[in-house]
This record gives sequence, structure tokens and C-alpha cells, in this order.
Amino acid sequence: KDNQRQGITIIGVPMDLGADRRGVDMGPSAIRYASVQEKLTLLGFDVKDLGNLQVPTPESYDVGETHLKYLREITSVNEELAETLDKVVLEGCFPLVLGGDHSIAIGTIAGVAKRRKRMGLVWFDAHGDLNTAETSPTGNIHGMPLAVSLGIGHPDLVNLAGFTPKVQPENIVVIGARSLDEGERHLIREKGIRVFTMHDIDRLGMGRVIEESIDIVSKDTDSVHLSLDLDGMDPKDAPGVGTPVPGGISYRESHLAMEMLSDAGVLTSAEFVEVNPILDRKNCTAQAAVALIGSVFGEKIL
Ligand code: HAR
Ligand code: MN
Ligand code: MN
Ligand code: MN
Repeated sequence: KDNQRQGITIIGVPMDLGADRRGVDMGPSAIRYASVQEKLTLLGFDVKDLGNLQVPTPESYDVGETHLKYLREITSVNEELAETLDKVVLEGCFPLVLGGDHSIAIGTIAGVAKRRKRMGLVWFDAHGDLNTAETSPTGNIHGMPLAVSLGIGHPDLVNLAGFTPKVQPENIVVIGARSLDEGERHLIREKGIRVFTMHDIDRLGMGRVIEESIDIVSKDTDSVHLSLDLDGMDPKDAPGVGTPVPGGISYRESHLAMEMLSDAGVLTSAEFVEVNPILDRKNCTAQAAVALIGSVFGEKIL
């Protein structure tokens, strides 16, 4: 029956205030152009696209403090994103957020965590995104959202949606890390966050990494969010990102990860970020994102 199909609600956030490179604001458009809605409809879901949130243009605003660039504007977009997602969760739909730079995870996670007692979090990324204004080498907020979600960082970001922290360190896994700043390494050790670096993926294989990850994010939790930064993939397979780092997760490994998460049936929300069509080759990074989204929602080879 049509009205019994699981609903997915797509929200685009054309945010580029959290990163130095323009172009990532076109990510939601590129992912839609790669037929995300068609793919999910074919898989049998009831898909609704809310369109894009309004995001200010950097040229018409002051950057503000250089160690927290565009703090005010990023905070207000994330407030709106969190409110929108809270409604989607209340409606019983699966929120699928399309970025935009990774600073939007602050609002996504605030929104999906609001009604939950304890959330698990899968952070797929070349980077830790565990910086604060004090430790960031760039002042770009897209390098800070995981720290913010743990309650560490500027109060305006940390207290977004009126509660903090959004997640506990023991319910987080980071997958694909290969570029960490000194302050991030320190925080990982201090909080005991489980980080599967590229070294770990090489040694254990992605299959084992995901088995362990599923245990960590689903133990004593009532929901699991997937925050997938396309730069977690190898730049050979996903060149359209602002901060590529060589030696990443392969096309197949990333699919295996999504397929296993899908089979485990644990995910309750997801976001795909950092797609930059200006730096891409024939939209292949957006196409990779859509292929991964297919796997998240149960697409099978056979
Ligand atoms: N760690 C660096 C910083 O804080 C780079 C962060 C980078 N880029 C991202 N986030 N795409 O995952 O500036
Ligand atoms: Mn990131
Ligand atoms: Mn990254
Ligand atoms: Mn970037």
C-alpha cells in the first residue's frame, strides 16, 4: 500500500560559509542532478524533497572573527536546519540531508538528536572535524562539527537547539581518518573516541571495521545518524571535494560499508556533504554519493 511505504524527506543545504573554497554550495543541486529522488523512488520509498534552505552569500556578509569564520550566519542556518529536521523526525520520515560543507552537521545532528535519549553516530571522513577555534589551523567551521556535537566549542554552536551535548563519545565511530590536526589527536585520546584510520581499514578490512562500528553505534542507543563526507573516499573515485587527501576509502569499500549498515537496519538519518561540482569530473562525485545513498537504502547487486 502506498501510504505504508517508508518516507524519506530530502533537505538541501547549499552552505559554503564553513569552508574556504566556493563551489560546495552547488552540492545539493549536483546530487539531485545525479537522480537521487528517482533512485529512492525506484527502491520503493515515498520521497519528499523540501528543496534548499536559504544560505547567505559570503560576499555580502562580514567574515567576522577569523578563527570562527561566519559564525553568526552558520549558526542561524543550522538553527533553521535543526528545526526543520525535528519536524521530519516527528512526522516519522527518514531525514536525508544534502550538503553543502560539513558545518551543516551541527544543525543536522542537533535536529535528529532532539527527541532521542541517546544517539549513535557514524562519521565517515578523511578528517576528524574535531577542531575548536583554539586548535583549528584555518578557522573554518567545517573542521569543527564533531567537536561541537560533543559539546566542545563556541557556546552559540554547542548550545544550538537548546541542549548539549548531542552525542556521547562512546557512541561515535570515525571511519577513514588520514588527516588529523594535533588538537584533534589530543581530543580523540582524551575522549576515547573510536577512530578507524586508513591504517586500521588496511589491516582489518572494511568488513570488520563496519561490524565493530555497528556494535559501537547501536549499543544502548535509540537512533543512529550517518554523516558522510565525500572526502572520506579516495580522491581518485571522488575528486569533487574541497579538501582531498590521498590514500582514502575505495569505491567498493565505501559501498560495502553502506551495504552492511543497511543490512544491520540501524540507521535513522543520514547526510552527504562536501560535494563540490566545480572541482569534479563530469559530476562523478555526486554520482558516487547517489550510488552510496542507494546502498544505504537497500539497493543490492543481486
Ligand atoms: N582539519 C582542517 C581544518 O580544521 C581541515 C578540515 C577540513 N575539511 C573538511 N572537513 N572537509 O572534513 O581546517
Ligand atoms: Mn568533514
Ligand atoms: Mn573531510
Ligand atoms: Mn571542504
